[in-house]
Amino acid sequence: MELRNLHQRSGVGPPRRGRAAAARDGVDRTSTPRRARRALPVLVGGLLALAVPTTAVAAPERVFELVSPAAKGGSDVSGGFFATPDGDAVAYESFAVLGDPSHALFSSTYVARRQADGWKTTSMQATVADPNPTLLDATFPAGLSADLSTAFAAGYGAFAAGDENFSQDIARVRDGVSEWVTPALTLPDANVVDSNVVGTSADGRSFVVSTTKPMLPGVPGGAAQLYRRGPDGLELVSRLPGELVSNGARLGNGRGLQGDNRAISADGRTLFFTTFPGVAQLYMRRDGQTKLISADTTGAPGTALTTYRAATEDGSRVLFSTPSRLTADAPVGGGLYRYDATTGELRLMVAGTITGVMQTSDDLSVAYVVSSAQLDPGMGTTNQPKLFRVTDAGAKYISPIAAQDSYGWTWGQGGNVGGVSADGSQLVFQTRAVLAGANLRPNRVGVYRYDATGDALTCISCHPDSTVASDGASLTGADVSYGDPGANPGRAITLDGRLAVFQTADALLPEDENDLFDVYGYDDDGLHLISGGAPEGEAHVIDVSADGRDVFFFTNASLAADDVDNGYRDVYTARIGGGFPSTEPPCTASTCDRPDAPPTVFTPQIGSTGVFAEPVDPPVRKRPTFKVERISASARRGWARSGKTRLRVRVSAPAKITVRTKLAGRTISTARSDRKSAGTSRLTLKLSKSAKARLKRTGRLRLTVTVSVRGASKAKKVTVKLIARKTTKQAGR
Ligand SMILES: [Ca+2]
Ligand SMILES: [Ca+2]
Ligand SMILES: [Ca+2]
Repeated sequence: MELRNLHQRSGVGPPRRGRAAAARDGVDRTSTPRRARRALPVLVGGLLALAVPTTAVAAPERVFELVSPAAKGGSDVSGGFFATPDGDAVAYESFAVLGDPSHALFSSTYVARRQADGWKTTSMQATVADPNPTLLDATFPAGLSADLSTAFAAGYGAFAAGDENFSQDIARVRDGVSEWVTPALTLPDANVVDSNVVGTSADGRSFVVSTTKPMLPGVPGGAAQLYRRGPDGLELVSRLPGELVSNGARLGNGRGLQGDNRAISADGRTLFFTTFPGVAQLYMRRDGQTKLISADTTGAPGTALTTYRAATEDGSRVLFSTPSRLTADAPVGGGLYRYDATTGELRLMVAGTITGVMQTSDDLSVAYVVSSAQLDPGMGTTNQPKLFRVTDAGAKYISPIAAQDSYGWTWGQGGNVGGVSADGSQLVFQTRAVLAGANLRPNRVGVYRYDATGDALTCISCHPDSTVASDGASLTGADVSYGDPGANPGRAITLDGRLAVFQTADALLPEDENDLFDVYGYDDDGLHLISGGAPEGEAHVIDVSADGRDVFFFTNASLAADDVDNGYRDVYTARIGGGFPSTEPPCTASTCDRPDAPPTVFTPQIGSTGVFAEPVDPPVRKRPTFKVERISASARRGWARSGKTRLRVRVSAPAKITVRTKLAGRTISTARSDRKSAGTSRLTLKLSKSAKARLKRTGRLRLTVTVSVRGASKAKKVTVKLIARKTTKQAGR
């Protein structure tokens, strides 16, 4: 690897504290001299090189805009999903931010759009046929189209008359209309199987459903099939060449709408799916025709399992790996292949066993690949996961990667655990491996930027000085969506690769006044504190617009004059050139004049219609409340089959959650979660050995599950029956 002398600058912005703070302690902070610039450690070719400080360029001024409504009906914003590429819309979740009566008990999806006079939120909540205040009608966010025009919700209750299966179905919400989109061919639908939405076009007009129930005539049930619903109606797309119905198919690699978000092209016309069981093959379906992609030079299917990795947005190219020899130059053991539908060419990009693909350039000419093999001969330790940059010129070793980070390269293109510029020259990723002398405690996640142009690896979540970062950073809001690391598909870097965003609880810059999470940006000028670093609230990153103008996050801190909710969490954007025509002076990332003591009493105001306006949220925090997901029939079946199941518990405030499972009065498993913020935890409920033996022996178990939350008033309890699929005959019968 080449050693280059790179110039890195640590930009320290103007002091952040506002006029109120300055007046309070009598110091004019706006005239505080800038602190000495300190160089960030730059890791070049695996060696630590100290960067050379140069003249700083002032960061563009970002103005905080309150995105979610100040009056939230007593609800917090509980997480963010992602923004449209232009940064003019963002999706987030909350119990009921609009106080809307049809909100889900569990979590509702909202989309805010920027108007000339401020951000306006719309509910994207699905409606159920028979709303009742039990968890039976709870729905869960299941995905959004890239333009945020369309949201999908999953639920076990009835989405419409005829939905009688008590299993998971999907509703699509679009233009204010909620529609059940997974009905069986014949109604009432009593198929006790779960259906999922696994892909959508960018505009939400075409989407793909995975289900084992027949949705069209002539399709046998029982095998997982893929259906596309679009403007032309419903089509079975998991068809093999010759229009044969597959025996089982998954879109992409089966990682779902966020993980394999390009397995359906942006226009919805092209799909990539893999088959199972048996030797998985990769197929492309376009305009009513299916083509085998994982074929060798004679057209015969590969002899080993094929794994879908990535596709271009237009569906013209696809990346996959297989141990099969598919091209004339491929060795035994195969490797990573790229297929180009425009030319019909199949190309071996790199030979060797591929563990995962972290990110790719838009055209798939560059792939950041993880492998334990020495794809770059002689580079890196064998039998340890390593990161490589693979192009048509071969593989180039970058660094080791910790095995615990595997979600970063198995989640697919939609997972925000890595980000890449459109041309593939700039990569950001997170890893627990401490790379080449970064100032991080062992086993804490560091965020790194790899610059392929200069072949330089930089720890961007490290302290600019020699302080050892202690808390760990991440590219995604830690609290979002059920704890799935890939569930937040926001960008981590701009299209041009100039700005990367991440969050960390380490105060990396002096203007960060708390030890709580804040959002930082890193560009050629160095580090910038984006979320304000206010003492009163932590901030979690949601997304950055494609051009970097907007950085979205959610926070308890009140960063705009119109945020008068006494510390409930809101979505904000820190927008370059932002702000709305208003009598208030604009509040910026560096000069925000936050209210020091928010008013505690609000007087309801009489609007011009004579109707009392909604009062803003009460100032006093209530004790935590919690909701527990229903243990569905399919969850019970899975529990009986595998010995464990997962239960979602949502709390309204930081709390300790305990779930006890009892059999005949005896506790057989205890699951705990210590939540540091409001949101949803997934707890794993297990069967003990003796419970498993009993289930096998008697064919059934009667379990009591108790969920308690410290500080909440009452525990919640349910009794469930598990039935073994095949009851073994008992001796002596
Ligand atoms: Ca249903
Ligand atoms: Ca902080
Ligand atoms: Ca707020």
